[in-house]
Amino acid sequence: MTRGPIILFEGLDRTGKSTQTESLVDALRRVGIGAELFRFPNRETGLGKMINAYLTGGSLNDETAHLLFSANRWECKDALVASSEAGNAVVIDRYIFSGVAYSAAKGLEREWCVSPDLGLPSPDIVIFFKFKDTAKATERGQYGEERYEKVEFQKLVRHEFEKFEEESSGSWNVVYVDDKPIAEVAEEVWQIVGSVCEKGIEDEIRPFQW
Ligand code: FDM
Ligand code: MG
Repeated sequence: MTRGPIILFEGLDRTGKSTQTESLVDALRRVGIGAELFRFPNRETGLGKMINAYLTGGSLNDETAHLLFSANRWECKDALVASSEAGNAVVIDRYIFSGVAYSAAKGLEREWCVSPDLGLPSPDIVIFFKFKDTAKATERGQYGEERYEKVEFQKLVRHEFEKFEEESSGSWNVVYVDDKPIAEVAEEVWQIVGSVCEKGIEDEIRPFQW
């Protein structure tokens, strides 16, 4: 059975993940390829509402927040698997690596952070949006409104993301977004995913391991 690829976009705040994931889904649909967007945190669910309250000023200890974000992925697992198996390209805006990177940047142990996500559906393709210059993010709109949008903290998160990038031994697709027009980034993304989305994936969905 051929299924749709699971395509994950990761990166720091304000790198353009939401813009690009939405535009990719539109572009795929325009050429007749089924596509569905999942974004994490999914703030629509009951758990997602708790996460939203936390991100906009509520208080939770770091472990509890971490487990909520993970549970928010688990509660969407069946829908995500079903969408891929129905043939859709499943486009994800943040997932496991954001979960670990933000919590590890707060000082939680990395291995502890990964463990609740083990077994979630693995992405087939990871696209990592990066600024060469982290401070660039502050020049982009709305920066600074939510809990983690501080330059010093973003540097720590970036370092955590880069550990995963290194461990991927080149399988992560890095896209530098500094000063690039939206259309140029979209074109780079299309080069990475276009043909896989047309062909689909033969292998079964793998459980995430680390
Ligand atoms: N975030 C996101 C986490 O801390 N853990 C997670 O598991 C996920 C998915 O939530 F600062 C953080 C990252 C970001 C914040 O995300 C809200 P969006 O993409 O800005 O909605
Ligand atoms: Mg944000």
